[in-house]
Amino acid sequence: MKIKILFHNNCFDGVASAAVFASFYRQCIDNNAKQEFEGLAHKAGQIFDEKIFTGDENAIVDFKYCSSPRLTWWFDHHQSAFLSKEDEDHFHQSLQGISCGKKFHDPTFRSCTKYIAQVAHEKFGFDTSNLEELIEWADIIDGALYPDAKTAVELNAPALKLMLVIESARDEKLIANIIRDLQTLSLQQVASQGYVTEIIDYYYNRHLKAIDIIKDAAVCNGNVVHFDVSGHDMEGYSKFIPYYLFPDALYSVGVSLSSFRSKVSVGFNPWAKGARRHNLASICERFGGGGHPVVGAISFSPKELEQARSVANTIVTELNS
Ligand SMILES: [Mn+2]
Repeated sequence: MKIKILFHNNCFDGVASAAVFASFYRQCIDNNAKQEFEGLAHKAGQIFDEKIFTGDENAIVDFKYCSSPRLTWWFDHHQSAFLSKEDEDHFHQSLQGISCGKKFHDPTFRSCTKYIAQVAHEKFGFDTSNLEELIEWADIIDGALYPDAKTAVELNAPALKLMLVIESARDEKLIANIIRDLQTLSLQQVASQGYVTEIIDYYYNRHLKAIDIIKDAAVCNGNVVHFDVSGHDMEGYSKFIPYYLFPDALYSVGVSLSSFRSKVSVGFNPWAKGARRHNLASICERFGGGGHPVVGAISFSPKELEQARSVANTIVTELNS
């Protein structure tokens, strides 16, 4: 018996969701099932390849819905949870959707981690007591509940050091080790594991470089910090850097490029002195992307960089209107 757990890759909440789900599954569903993990990333024109569902049971956490009958568990808290109207109808109407009692969607939760913990506790009697610290930090990180941009960017707490590694590392085995250890160790202990400490300086220096690159590239256009870092290897920079550098900006719009996508990232400054008057998930959905009301993104193929730039310009204008 094998349970395959698919999660939002390179995202603290995605990784924490995988750890909480794995722990829940072992405690409440099947103590002996072999657990396997695979991270999922948003891509342009995404459709699920059924080949990823290699388990006897397959779960997706903190990532989009899939109508495949091979998917047996699903938890998500994104506003943009469905790739199509058909998928949304499938979730609401099919016997394999919401009514199977193992697929859950609630965009009012700040983190998918907390959502899984709460549903698993209420519906399956899951004891979350040794995961409280992880659940709380996932909520702080995904909800951007930091006191200020300095805390979010200077990364002193163990959870934030782990966040840096999780967001930066392109190493499946490392992420799987973190998911394993988050289930039994404190965040301080996980952040002190040799496989984390040996790479953290590298990623921290990269983070400092990202701050410099964004500082050089960014221009403030009305309410919006706008930057294009597609000339640099910047997949996985901290989305709070723009507000650390430009505390008065209301929004940020960034263009980046990696081997598998060009990307427009849109965010609202969590420490803004003004109110948010735009739903960023809805704006991104119009261009084929998605996210939450306060943070969204649109993925293009690497070849569509010009299109990404032009969409970014359009969004900057809209956010200033
Ligand atoms: Mn999440």
